[in-house]
Amino acid sequence: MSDPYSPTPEDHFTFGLWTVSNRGRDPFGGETRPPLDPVEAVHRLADLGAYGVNFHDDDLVPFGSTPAERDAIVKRFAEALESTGMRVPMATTNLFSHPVFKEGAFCANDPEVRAYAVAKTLDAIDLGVQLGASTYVMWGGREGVEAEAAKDIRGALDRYAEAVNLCCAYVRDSGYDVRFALEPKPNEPRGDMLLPSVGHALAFIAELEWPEMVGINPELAHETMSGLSFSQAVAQTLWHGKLFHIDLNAQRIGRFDQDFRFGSEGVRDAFYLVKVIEDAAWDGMRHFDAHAYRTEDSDGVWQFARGCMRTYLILREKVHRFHDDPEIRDALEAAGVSAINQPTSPAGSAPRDIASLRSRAAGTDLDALGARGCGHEHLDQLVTELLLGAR
Ligand code: GLT
Ligand code: MN
Ligand code: MN
Repeated sequence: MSDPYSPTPEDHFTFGLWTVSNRGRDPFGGETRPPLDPVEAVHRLADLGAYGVNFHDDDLVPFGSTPAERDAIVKRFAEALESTGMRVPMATTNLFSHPVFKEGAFCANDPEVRAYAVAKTLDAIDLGVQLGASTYVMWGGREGVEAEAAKDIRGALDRYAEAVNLCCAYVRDSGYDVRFALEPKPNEPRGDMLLPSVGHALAFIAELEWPEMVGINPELAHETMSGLSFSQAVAQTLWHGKLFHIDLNAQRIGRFDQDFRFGSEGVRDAFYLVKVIEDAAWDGMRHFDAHAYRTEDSDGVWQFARGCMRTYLILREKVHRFHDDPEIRDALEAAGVSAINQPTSPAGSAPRDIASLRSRAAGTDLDALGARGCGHEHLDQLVTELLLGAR
C-alpha cells in the first residue's frame, strides 16, 4: 500500500531556500552545517515531493554579485527548476542582513537608506518575476525601535505605506502579475517592530493606495510569540480576503523566534491551523518557514523537510476524520456550532426588523439559557482523543 503521508506536488508544499540552507548559526555560536547550493536544494526538495521553492534576492544571488554573475546563477537555477518541474511561487527581499539596514529599511530615518531599500526591492521583484513568482512577501525585519525617542512611529508608517505604494506602482507599470503579502512580527531582531501582528497589518493595508494588491503572510511562530491564536489570525485574514501566503512552522509562547519543524510544538494549534485552511479550501501554497535544529547535519535537514510535509498531511487526514466522526458530529450539534451561521436578525435591519428582534428578546428565558451547558468539555476531549490516535 502506498504511504498516505508521502507528499506530492499536488499538495503544494514550498520551502524558502533560506530554510533548508539554514546553517545553524545562533546569537551564541557559529554555523554547524556547510553551505547548501540552491540547485541542490531544488533537487532534494523535488525528490521529497515539494512543489516549489521561494527565496530572498540574496539567497539566490549573493549580495554584491556582478550582473554577469547574476545571469549565470539565474540560468543555472532556472535549469534546475526546468529539469525538476519545481516552481517559484513567491519571492522576497533581504532588507535586514546588511549593516546599512540596521536602523530600518523602508522606515529608516535616512532618506538615502530608504531609497536604496526600495530600489533593492524593485530589483528583487524583477528577479522573482523572471523566475515565475506571483506573490511578493514583505517582512520588515529591521523596521522598529529599541530607543523609542529615535523613531517617530506615525512618520515611519507614512514611509512604510509610501514604500509599499511605490512597489505596487512599479508592478502596475511593469504589467507584472504580482500581489504583495506583508508579514507581521512583534519583535526580534528589533526590540519592537512595526506591524507587530496580523491585526496591525490588516489595518495598515486599508490605508494604502492599492489595498487590493496587498494582503498578509501570517507566520505561526510570530503570532504565537505574542501569545495570540494563529488559527484565529488566519481565520480573520481569510474573512478579509487577505490570506495571500502563509508561513508554517512551530513555536512555544514566550520564546525567541524558534522556527521549528511544523507540528514539533503545539500539535493542537497546528491541527486547528490545518483545519482552518482546509475547511476554507484555501488554494494557496503550504509554505514552510522553518529550519532544522542546530544539532543536525545535512541528513537531519532533509528529515526536517520531510517531517514538515508529513505532519501537515497527517493533520489534514485528522481534519477529515474530525468531520466524519459521528460522535464529534453529535458533539458539534450539541454545542450549536453551526447556528453561528444563522443571522441574528434574519429579516434585516429595517426599523420593524429591529422592533421584532427586541420583542423576541423580551420573551427570552434568561435563567434557562444561563443554566444551559455548552458541551465543550466533551467536544474538546474528543478532539484530544482524535489527535492522540485514540479514535
Ligand atoms: C526571515 C524571517 C522570516 C521571513 C523571511 C522572509 S526572512 O527568515 O525570520 O520570518 O518570513 O523575509
Ligand atoms: Mn519566524
Ligand atoms: Mn516568516
